[in-house]
Amino acid sequence: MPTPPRTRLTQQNLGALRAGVAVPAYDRSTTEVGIVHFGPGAFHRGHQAWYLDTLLARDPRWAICAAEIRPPGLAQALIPQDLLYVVAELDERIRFRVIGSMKEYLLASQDADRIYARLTQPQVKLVTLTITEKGYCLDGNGELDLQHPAIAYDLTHPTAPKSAIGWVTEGLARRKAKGLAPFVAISCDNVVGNGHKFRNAVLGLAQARGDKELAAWIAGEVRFPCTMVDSITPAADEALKQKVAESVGLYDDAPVQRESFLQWAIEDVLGSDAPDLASVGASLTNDVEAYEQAKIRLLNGAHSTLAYAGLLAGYTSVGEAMNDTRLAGFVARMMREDITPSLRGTRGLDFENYIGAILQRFRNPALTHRLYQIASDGSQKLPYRILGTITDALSAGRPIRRLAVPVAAWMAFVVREAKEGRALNDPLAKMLADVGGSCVGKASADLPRFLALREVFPANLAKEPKFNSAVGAAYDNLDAFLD
Ligand code: CS2
Repeated sequence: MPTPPRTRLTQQNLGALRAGVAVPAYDRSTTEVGIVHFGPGAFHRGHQAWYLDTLLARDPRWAICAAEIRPPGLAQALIPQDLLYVVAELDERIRFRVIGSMKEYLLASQDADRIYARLTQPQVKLVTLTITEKGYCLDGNGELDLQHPAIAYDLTHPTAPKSAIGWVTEGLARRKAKGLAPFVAISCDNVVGNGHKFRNAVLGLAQARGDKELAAWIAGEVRFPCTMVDSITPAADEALKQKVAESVGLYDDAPVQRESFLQWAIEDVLGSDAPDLASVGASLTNDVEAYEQAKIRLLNGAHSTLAYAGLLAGYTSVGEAMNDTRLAGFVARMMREDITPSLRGTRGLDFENYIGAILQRFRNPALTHRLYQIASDGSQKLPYRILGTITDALSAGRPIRRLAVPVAAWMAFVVREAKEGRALNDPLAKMLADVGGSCVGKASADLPRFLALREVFPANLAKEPKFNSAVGAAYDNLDAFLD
């Protein structure tokens, strides 16, 4: 492989970029921070930060202060680049764009005062999160888990929190103490009813802190819109860094790769002094939850099914799994015949077209989306992506034979990883390793061990006989169920 250019992407070197590489269409020195974002990972940088990069060309008030809670993050990669990075759109069309909407990058571990200063500035109108499902510290019923180690810590260290929920709660407390109107708190994660869950978590923490007045103020004054976010964003690797460097002519140590498809639906409660996100392609709607439910159950439910069944079959990427016509056919039938009936739908949402588009996106040959990435955090993803659909199907008397397959495949995956000595990337990794390690590959012995995990399986579902028998049958003979 040719040696990629080593001249770094920086504000000063933008002029050295190859022709055709898009750059910020505004003077970054004149932008102001209007948004604090917790969790500046790849998805945020390829999605929300992209929208705002477009908006900043017409409204300089909406630069992002990125707040990193979970080290090691991207400070060492981004700060030497003046917080610039490349988004590589790898799809039918290959495009490279330098994003400049990130204006500040702060670490919770050492910049707490600066983060609080931002959170209590009147011009900061939005606080947004991409912290993944596990970041909300919720229990199996979607409520704040006060026993969660980070929440337990935040209750005794309210001004030096470990969780994003703790930071937002303390940020609101300080904003209230200064007599300021609250910021709008926006979850940008794949959590069904993400705005409600976010609100319940922050409210729950304020109440657990014993601050009734703060809790009442949050309940009455703070908006937590629900959102749906979507763009397939495989993790970056050294090959991407090389590809980007060769394509743009400068070295970027923190590029983002994603498909061209980009969607952001936001509950239309942002208010008049919020950024005009509709003007840059976001959808402000009063029925975001229908879009959110469809996306998480169809796209993410299919993704998790491909991940576990695909990994067990020896595949490593979504593309490989989709090339298995039997597996791809099974997933398509599950989407059309088992997930779609559970969806409420809304005007303008055509399920057949939506499913067809998702399957086409999964087949994008320009992106390699690793199944292990999707398989991560299964204990947190399964409830939103699969178990909700199963619960609805059982209530409606619909069959769950196919829907049981991703559950059984996740269990079999956990067992295989435990037996082969690979640690799971999951907040419950230790617990799952113990469960998986004690399993014998028979549903009669193994299922009770998994279904006892209240963090994943609500009690009423765990004891439901139809659920037990469907998952057990699939667990004992997974291959026979892929029809
Ligand atoms: C994926 C999602 O990693 C995963 O769990 O299912 O990140 C998926 O790529 C996005 O939700 C697509 O919008």
